[in-house]
Amino acid sequence: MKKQLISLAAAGALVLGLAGCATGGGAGGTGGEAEGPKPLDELVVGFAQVGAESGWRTANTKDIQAAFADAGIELKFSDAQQKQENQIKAIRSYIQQGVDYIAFSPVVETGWDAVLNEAKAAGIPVVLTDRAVDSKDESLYVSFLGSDFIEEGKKAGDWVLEEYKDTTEPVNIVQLEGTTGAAPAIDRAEGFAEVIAENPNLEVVASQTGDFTRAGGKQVMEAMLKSQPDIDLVYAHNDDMGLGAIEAIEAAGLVPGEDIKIVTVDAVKDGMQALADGKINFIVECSPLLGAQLVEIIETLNDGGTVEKRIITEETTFTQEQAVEALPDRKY
Ligand code: GYE
Repeated sequence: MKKQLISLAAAGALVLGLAGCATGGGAGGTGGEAEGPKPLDELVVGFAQVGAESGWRTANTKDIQAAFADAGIELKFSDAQQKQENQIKAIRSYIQQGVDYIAFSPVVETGWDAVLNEAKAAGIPVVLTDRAVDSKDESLYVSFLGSDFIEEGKKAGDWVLEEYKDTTEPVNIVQLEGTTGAAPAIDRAEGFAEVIAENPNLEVVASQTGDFTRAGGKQVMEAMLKSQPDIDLVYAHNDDMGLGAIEAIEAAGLVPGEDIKIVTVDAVKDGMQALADGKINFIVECSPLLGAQLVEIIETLNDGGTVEKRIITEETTFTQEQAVEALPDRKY
């Protein structure tokens, strides 16, 4: 049942992606293209994951591994523990092993040109999943599959703008940022800032990284509760940091969701439960279910086809009432 739903959604998204697709110019020019498609059970894909920092990441890893297992394609998997050097090492090792494709979720945006050029020189196409790189040379990757993080930040900002539209007093917002230099941290801050700028009463009085982890969110929130007298709202770049902030707020004798409102991004199960319980006020969804779409990209390239350079995941938002409704069917 679950599998079926995911692959239907993925197929829809990919068809949309392919509809706007420019022809020609598949990256890399693999030997496979000249020889025709390889049987799927002979394909080898190397995937360099960021780490296991959050509920989102765990769901993403599971989904990708399950999708490749279902497709009968071998997936080599590595966990970089949120360190760029580990990811680069993993990619180099995939190049050395001569895998057919490399996919990875870059922990930060910068610093990828050298290793991506090595993959290109080896004729191995690279697919970016989830996070972007800031490389000027777009020929270094075939496709970037994942969310529009600026849009997510804007959706969070829209809720805050609406919530405080009648206020005549300053609203003190603190921001728990994701990993410094990571695409979702940069973009979620940017989208949010752009929207809340419409109301001069809305002010981000403190902003610090919690590295996308629950422990990080808790620690930063504890410090902020001490240094910032009247916090009205927390904007956390993911659920896990928001959940850590809830612990800190409760430990300080305050009521999360009431004394201090909380807006987060992701909508993983624990986040949705806290939203349904009234401890979080609003969540912007970011889907970790990228596995089926990634498999489709690999299969399309293997067949000699081309894929859209940018495939954006479709996402929604959740209020507390919507979380109560959605929770029973939530898969991750
Ligand atoms: O929001 C966060 C995770 O890159 C979209 O990384 C992903 C983010 C996600 O650690 O929970």
